[in-house]
Amino acid sequence: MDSYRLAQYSVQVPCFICEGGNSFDAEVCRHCQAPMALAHQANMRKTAPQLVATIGSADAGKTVYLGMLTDMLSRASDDLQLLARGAFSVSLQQLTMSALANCEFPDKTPNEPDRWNWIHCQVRSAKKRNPTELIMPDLSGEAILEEVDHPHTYPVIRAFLSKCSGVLILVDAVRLMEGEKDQDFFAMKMLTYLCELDDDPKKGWPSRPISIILTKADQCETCFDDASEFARKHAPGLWQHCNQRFGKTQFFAAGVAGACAFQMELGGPRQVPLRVEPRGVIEPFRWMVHQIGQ
Ligand SMILES: Nc1nc2c(ncn2[C@@H]2O[C@H](COP(=O)(O)OP(=O)(O)O)[C@@H](O)[C@H]2O)c(=O)[nH]1
Ligand SMILES: [Mg+2]
Ligand SMILES: [Zn+2]
Repeated sequence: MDSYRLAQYSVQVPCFICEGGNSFDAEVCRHCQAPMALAHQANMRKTAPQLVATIGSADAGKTVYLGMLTDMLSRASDDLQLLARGAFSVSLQQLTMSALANCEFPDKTPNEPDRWNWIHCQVRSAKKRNPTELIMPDLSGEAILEEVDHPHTYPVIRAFLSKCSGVLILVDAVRLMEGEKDQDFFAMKMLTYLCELDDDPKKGWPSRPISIILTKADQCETCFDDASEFARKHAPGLWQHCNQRFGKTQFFAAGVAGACAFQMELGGPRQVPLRVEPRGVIEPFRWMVHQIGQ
């Protein structure tokens, strides 16, 4: 019995994200801390899942967006449908939707990679015969910035972004409109980092789909009228980068709340959603699924 178990330990299972070897019963990869469930599930299927990243600064709205998107698609009668693979893939949806149901936004995403929520899912589209298998983690904005500023501090982010088929970049539209330059700089840094990972004109980031989502558009209506024009005006650096260096980019506006209020708390005022009224949530994702399916 013992020798049988030892034999099992000698077989290394490669991590799906960084390809480092792990023992068969490891829960998270010992090299990059991505969940090993991704590798076990991918091994069970014929087609390898594609990776899609959602990146943006801390507070840009990544957690709310991804939680809402998965919730809408998992019960939608829309032309897109999402089926979660593995119970862990439902956690982000659950955490976001239970916060919103209590008129709160979800808590800040922890910086430790072993505490991030990952979604492995199958996406079916009415327009396509074959479903798409996708892996999408909810990364922490601070960890992304740390990796961009000091490459190799977060190996999981580096390995993941190198393998991604496409990326959703979330930019806070309210902060852009208020003239905060950081949102523009952060997005430009992200694009530069992606090009440094792989700038091959045919296979690298210059030719992979990039969807730029202006978030919290419920708080600034003009975004919905023309997202690209809004970006050109308020995030000129990002807009120009997209047009000059990347072949497949598209701007979108999205908002999850219908109205918000500020609640006074010990740490300062905290924004709470009074109504949940998602707009523009599915469109950027539909575009992405279409692009990576080609
Ligand atoms: N008005 C509005 N506020 C939002 C929306 N999404 C997020 N927020 C606000 O932005 C904060 C950060 O959102 P979160 O998704 O946690 O950002 P993350 O750090 O990028 O994951 C929330 O606590 C809300 O205050 C939205 O769709 N509309
Ligand atoms: Mg988050
Ligand atoms: Zn790994």
